[in-house]
Amino acid sequence: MRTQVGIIGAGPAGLLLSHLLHLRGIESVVIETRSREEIEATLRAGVLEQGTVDLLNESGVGERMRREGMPHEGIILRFSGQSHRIHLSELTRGRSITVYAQHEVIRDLVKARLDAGGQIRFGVKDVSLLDLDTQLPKLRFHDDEGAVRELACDYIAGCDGFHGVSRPSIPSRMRREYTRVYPFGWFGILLEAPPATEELIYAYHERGFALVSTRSPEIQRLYLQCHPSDETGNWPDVRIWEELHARLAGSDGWRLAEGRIFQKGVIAMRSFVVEPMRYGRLFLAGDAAHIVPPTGAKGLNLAVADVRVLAQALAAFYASGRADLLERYSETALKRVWRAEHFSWWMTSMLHRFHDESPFHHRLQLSQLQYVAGSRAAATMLAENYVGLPFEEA
Ligand code: RFL
Ligand code: PHB
Repeated sequence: MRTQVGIIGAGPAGLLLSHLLHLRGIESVVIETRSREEIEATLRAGVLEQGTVDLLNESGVGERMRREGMPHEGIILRFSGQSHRIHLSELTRGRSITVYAQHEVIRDLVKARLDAGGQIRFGVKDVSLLDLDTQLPKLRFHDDEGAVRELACDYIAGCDGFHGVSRPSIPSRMRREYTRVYPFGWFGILLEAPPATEELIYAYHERGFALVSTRSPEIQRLYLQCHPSDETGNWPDVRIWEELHARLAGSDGWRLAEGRIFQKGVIAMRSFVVEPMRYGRLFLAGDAAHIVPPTGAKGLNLAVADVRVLAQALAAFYASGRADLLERYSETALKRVWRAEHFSWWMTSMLHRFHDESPFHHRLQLSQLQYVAGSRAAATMLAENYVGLPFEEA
């Protein structure tokens, strides 16, 4: 088998890259270890930056998002029992975010690819990357019937997430990795209830962080800071509600509405970057190259920004033989990656309790929150990072 771009992983990065390449007349094959049903049912991100929304719209896959997605013009910071609104659009000349679940984006992209005759090979196994430093790199894998397949490509895009095979296929002497693991995780739930708030609430409390998000007029998404090795068995519904009410309590009368909890899970928190995001003819994109803690809502958006740059670079190569954009891919992508790494680390540090924290540290966090809530300059810094900085041209 032969294709122009071999793509490993049918997450947001791999699927959107395949779609953007198709729009520019470039052929690709996506290989994915899981089934279509599994990837379309995995619950993850919810917040799309303005630039992500614009790109999905411009590339013709935004129709359902425009109908079902929920635009938000602000977020709430809640601490010391009070809510403080950050008016995102006013601080960023009209930019905003849209709440639309990641698995809905996945469903829209899979449909667009398959409707256009695109190839996505689900249920593959034992993927390996060969000859990356030659002109004809290859992907070898077992297809869903167990047959060994080899796909020869001009280029390979490693979009297989943090635990994929692409990054470890780069010789360790050719890559440098930066990591920070946080001493806490998030306990996430889904519940049946109408929205308790019109905008997302990020709450800092002495008992730990809490986040009130949403999925639809009927389904809500809530998170609370927990121990990194916590288990769902430790969290009966009564304890979840007790903790959420305590962390979100205030003197302003607002109260969280309860509902039937139908999903629980624990999420680890880490920051990670590999440099460079390229080796020979392999390009890494999305979680395969970097991870952010979810507090800044940046992971999916960064994956989108990476493949936007990569699609442009590949398009320039196929249109006119120009390789300079491909040469600069890693440098261009990493600039945005490190900005998002800093923002996500900053939001995480400001909003969580650290177990070794002194009363001094707690006071500093409160002072920082007061400053962000009260200063237009500080709030603008949060807002422009949260809605997403404009894309840089490659
Ligand atoms: P993905 O989504 O992990 O997709 C990788 C795909 O590759 C497949 N795969 C392989 N395929 C072939 N061969 C192999 N050897 C393979 N190994 C793996 C996997 O099965 C999978 O289908 O990576 P991608 O495309 O880079 O996308 C990244 C995003 O999924 C991730 O950054 C976000 O979900 C992060 N995130 C958020 N990002 C946002 O922008 N806004 C948010 O509001 C937001 N909230 C979140 C989040 C992540 C969370 N979790 C669960 C970590 C909230 C949570 C709770
Ligand atoms: C979500 O709705 O899943 C969500 C929202 C905001 C975040 C992270 C996750 O910062």
